[in-house]
Amino acid sequence: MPQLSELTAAVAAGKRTDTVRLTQELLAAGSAPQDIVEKGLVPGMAIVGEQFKKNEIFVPEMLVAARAMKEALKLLEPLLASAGIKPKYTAIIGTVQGDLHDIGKNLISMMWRGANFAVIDLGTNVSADKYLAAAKEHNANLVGLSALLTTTMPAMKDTVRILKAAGLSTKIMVGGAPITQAFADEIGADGYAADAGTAVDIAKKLVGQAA
Ligand code: B1M
Repeated sequence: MPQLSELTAAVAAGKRTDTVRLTQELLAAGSAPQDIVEKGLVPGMAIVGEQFKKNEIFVPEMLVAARAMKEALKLLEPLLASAGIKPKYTAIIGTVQGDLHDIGKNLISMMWRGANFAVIDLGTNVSADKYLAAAKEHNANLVGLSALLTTTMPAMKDTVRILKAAGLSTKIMVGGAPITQAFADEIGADGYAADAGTAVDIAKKLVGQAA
């Protein structure tokens, strides 16, 4: 039977075929699907996040690793669902109104999934009302707003204001190329991350999960 650490290494290296094969072998040998996710796949994506933060790898390597994890999750998700096992935390993510850039947002979404968050991706050009409706519908622990244009920073500010005014317990995290910690503080967001690796650490912190 393979070790979970072999699976972790395969994901971190973005080896899709090995990741799927090892997942199948672990399942066949009786490993619990939840252990495969939490002790095999998630630590692999954590390694990727750390390497990305340190500029040891770049967007393409990260995408390859995320795709390897996604393939393995396709095998595991039906088993987890039938056992009634769901991720503990739910996050909503989207790019703010007026903004169509989605590459960074998609990366954050993948990394959050890699950290075992349930992620509802609202896409791009998302109005404040849509974020609010989704946060209520899914009882979200976290809402993530991405903006790439200086001209859509006001939409981010409005969205934070509207979400805060609704009095939800949901935490709000912001990011994107023109966004800074100072801007996040100014608009009252609960967290800011400059990159996808840090976005996982901050998300865990905001929902109260030890990083
Ligand atoms: Co656009 N664009 N673009 N564009 N585009 C920029 C952003 C720009 C800086 C280019 C430039 O002029 N040098 C400029 C903005 C200038 C400004 O606002 N000051 C610009 C412009 C002007 C425009 C248009 C207005 C151009 C036009 O039509 N005249 C137009 C706007 C359309 C619209 O949105 N309404 C436009 C359109 C496009 C394309 C459609 C062609 C395409 C987008 C394709 C897509 O996303 N599907 C595009 C692209 C690709 C870019 C650049 C080249 C690359 C953006 C990108 O994907 N980066 C960009 C220039 C640049 O950044 N070098 C540019 C890679 C990605 C991984 O990084 O998104 O920053 P990024 O995400 C990072 C972090 O920011 C962070 O983590 C990610 C990973 O580390 N992060 C978060 C992101 N979201 C986060 C959320 C978090 C936390 C962290 O928490 C929730």
